[in-house]
Amino acid sequence: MKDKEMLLDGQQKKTGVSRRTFLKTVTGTAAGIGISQMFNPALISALEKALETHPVLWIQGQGCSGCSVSLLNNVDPSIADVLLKVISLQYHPTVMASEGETALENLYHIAEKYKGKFSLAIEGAIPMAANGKYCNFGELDHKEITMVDIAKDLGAKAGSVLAVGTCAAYGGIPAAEGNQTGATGVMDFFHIYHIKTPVVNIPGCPSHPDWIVGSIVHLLTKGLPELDDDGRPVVFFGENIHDNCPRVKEYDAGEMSEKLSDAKGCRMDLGCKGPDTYADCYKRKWNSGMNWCVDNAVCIGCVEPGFPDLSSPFYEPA
Ligand code: FSX
Ligand code: SF4
Ligand code: SF4
Repeated sequence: MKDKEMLLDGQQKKTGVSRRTFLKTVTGTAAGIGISQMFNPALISALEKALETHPVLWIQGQGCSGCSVSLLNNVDPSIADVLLKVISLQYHPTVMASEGETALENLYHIAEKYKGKFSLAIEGAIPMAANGKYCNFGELDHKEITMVDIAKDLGAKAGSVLAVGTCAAYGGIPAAEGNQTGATGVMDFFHIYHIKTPVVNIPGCPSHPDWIVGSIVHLLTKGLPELDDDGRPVVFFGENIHDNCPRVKEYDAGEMSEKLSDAKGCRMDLGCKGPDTYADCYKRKWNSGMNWCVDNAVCIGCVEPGFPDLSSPFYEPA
């Protein structure tokens, strides 16, 4: 653990991008300002250096791939730029060309070569029931490799782990009531197996592309970001949705929406969970800054531990 922290600290000293510039870059204070702002030359050159020694590997367990789709949906910069210049993902089941044993061998090879240095992004929960047989990751030498095997092995070898999406962070939908597969979030899984690798939770169902890319960039250029009690970067998850909602004035005045198609009014009576939710969606917005949940529906608290059970039923008041 100490070595890993030192490694990240060492990385931090090499970059030449101040914390202030970085935070200004990733925080974005108006709609539509997001990761495209990261494309300043100093940051790109810092990233290029960092990625030579600290590749990112992305594995998927029990999820819907929604977090990958969210990342791939990015318009500006294009996902090609994100993958090549910002993240340089060396393994990602959805976007890489190789498959089968070759891909798996390559994954183990990179993990061994960059042991203690690479970042492991985990998408989806880890199903622990039935010896992990609910999620078969692949096969090597005629031996089945489960998500449990891979998360244990690569999790312990990684320099840091990013739990991408609420399923990976806290169990999410697979761990909801009726959980038959023993679906478990990464931190709980690591606790069970005494794996000490630092974990950054990037929840959201799905997670916002800016949160994913921003957290990876922080890790690579500045080391571990400041985390809240639920293991999330404060820079993205430090603000309460309700306190900052554009409709909070209407809430204060008791002007409530009665139906989802109402253009105005607070959505609390329609089931909005904004008061219990911490994320910057109200200013970052979604779909490249087009809109966000409260514009068209309600906040269902998708970034919180206990989602979806604690937010259910979605369209009824808490
Ligand atoms: Fe879960 Fe994600 Fe929701 Fe889906 O990482 S966070 S179900 S959007 O894809 O797994
Ligand atoms: Fe709060 Fe939701 Fe109402 Fe916005 S719409 S003020 S987040 S309850
Ligand atoms: Fe999740 Fe709420 Fe943000 Fe929508 S507004 S993405 S439900 S945290």
